[in-house]
Amino acid sequence: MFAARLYCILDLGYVRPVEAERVTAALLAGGADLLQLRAKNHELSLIEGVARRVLPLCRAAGVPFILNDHLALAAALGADGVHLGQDDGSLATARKLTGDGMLVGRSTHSLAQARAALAEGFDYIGFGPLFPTPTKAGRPAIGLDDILAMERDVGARIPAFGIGGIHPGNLAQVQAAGARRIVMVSALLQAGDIQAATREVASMLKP
Ligand code: TZP
Ligand code: MG
Repeated sequence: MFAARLYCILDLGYVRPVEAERVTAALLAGGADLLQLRAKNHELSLIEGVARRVLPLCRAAGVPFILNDHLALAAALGADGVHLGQDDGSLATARKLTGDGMLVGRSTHSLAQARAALAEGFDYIGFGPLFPTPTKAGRPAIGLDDILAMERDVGARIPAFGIGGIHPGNLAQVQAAGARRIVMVSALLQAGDIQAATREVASMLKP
């Protein structure tokens, strides 16, 4: 099981494409363990261009580069992984394109979905949104109550990342509820000093 604690997302809802390399470099220097490119409502050609610019930065840092949603592009780019939502198809379908060498992650929104993702064979999961978040507007928060059971049943077997509305001010509460790994998006991307904010969060997560 890979040891990642802090999963960062370069979300083009918050970052202009021209800023992609600068922001990625800051996240990596701050201690991101995984980096995902997430781009809702953007042209595939733009996503490919950004991916081709940030992938070498991740490689140089030894940090896996994960592409959200776009399975065929992820495989064509030689990304380290792809992230799939509940409506993005089965793992078996994804594996036809990724082979066994790429990480395939799944978004989950309940304990039942987390258990199902483990049973299906996903490499890691996201679990949330724990709190309401503008990054995924309209998706109801699931709260913290199921984190312990999820960590016991799923997180003990594959990396499981709490996600959604987590920021430096509530991270201790999320950890107290049982989470060991998290994704943080807007709180880092909107920080005045992204590298310093990432470093602070990473230092709270690492043993
Ligand atoms: N999936 C569940 S919540 C979420 C995603 C992509 C958004 C997390 O972003 P933030 O800004 O850290 O709440
Ligand atoms: Mg998706």
